[in-house]
Amino acid sequence: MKLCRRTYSSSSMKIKNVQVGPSSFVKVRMLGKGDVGKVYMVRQKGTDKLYAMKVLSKREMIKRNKIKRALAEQEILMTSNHPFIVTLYHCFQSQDYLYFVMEYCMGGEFFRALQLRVGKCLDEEGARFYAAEVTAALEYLHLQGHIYRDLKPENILLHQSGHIMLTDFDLSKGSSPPGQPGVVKSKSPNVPPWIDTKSCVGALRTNSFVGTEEYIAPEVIKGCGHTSAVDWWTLGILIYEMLFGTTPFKGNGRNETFSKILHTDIHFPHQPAPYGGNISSNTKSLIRKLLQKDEHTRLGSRAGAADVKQHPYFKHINFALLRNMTPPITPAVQEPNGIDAINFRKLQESMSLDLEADGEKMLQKLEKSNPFEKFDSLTLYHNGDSDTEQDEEGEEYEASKVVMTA
Ligand code: ISQ
Repeated sequence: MKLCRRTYSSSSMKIKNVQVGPSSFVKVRMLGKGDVGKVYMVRQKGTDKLYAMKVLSKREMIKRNKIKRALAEQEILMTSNHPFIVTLYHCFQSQDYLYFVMEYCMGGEFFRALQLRVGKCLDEEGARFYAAEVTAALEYLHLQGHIYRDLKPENILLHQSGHIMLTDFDLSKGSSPPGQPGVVKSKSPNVPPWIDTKSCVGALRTNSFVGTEEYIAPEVIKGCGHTSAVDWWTLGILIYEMLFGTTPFKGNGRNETFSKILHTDIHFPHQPAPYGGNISSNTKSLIRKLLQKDEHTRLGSRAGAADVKQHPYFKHINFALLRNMTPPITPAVQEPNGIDAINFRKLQESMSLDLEADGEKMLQKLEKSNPFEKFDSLTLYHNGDSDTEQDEEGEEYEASKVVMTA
């Protein structure tokens, strides 16, 4: 199969019916684990191509009321076409699982790469580079009507080139079952989408669904609805953490952290950052403006990403040329074929997933009341990609639809 690189200019997307299933891939190792699924490094059979395959358990999703989130994640991944957002190549389902086959980011978690730095931080130029790439990705998501909500170093992956890739969109666009937040997509291009979090507070108290507590914006804690401005808050926390190796409102425990987020002013450490000298006034100014507790006065709340990009902090950044810049961290090239997976947690595989066996079940009919019927089984490609694909023998073939739902 020939998969071409995306470009900024190819914004539209074509969708082909799915050409692969679980048995088209061989599991290489586990990369990550969540409450409803796992992410594996897989290799497509008959090729040396590596992918990240996210496998979500339908049973767990039903139990934990996470079906709409999975569908929302699929929608975001399917409609996104951006160099800093992980590419979804295929998605399909079997009787028991949903599958997302995504670009494998060989550089691993940005979080891990950060941990390995002196003082767990970057110099100003390094932080600015990643801040710029994240800003570009957030701008794209907001223009698409999505709020990311879960920006943190763990959700930023490093592509082999060293450029970032945002992943994990299951919080990005809430649905609105009772007691959970819902994104309201604005009909006007000037009004950002907002999420009704009024009913979030209970969930937040029991066990948060709104991401890492040190990154949570004040309006999310208050549970009075929030807009895309939450993403500019989290960008402020991220820049601070990249520079100082810690987050600004970290407390002893969740309550203290929340209290600091709500009431304590931002403070910059007196000692110089490990990477030489004091942090510039432009940098502090940007962080202060992003970490405005009132979302209405926060940078980005008026004109979105344009506000942020125009701040003097980014004066020397050419956003259109970010992809041509040399990233500050270049992931070590791994042999053979990148399967060693640096910067990923060491995970013990507890229950092995039998892709082969699951593939056999794939065409079995699902029950009539299938809550996953809206999960499309597709192979995606983008304008500018090759229209036809080639099998290993070099023969061209047309995609044929595999029907997997009842
Ligand atoms: C891509 N590469 C490595 C890990 C991943 C985890 C989740 C989504 C995509 C990924």
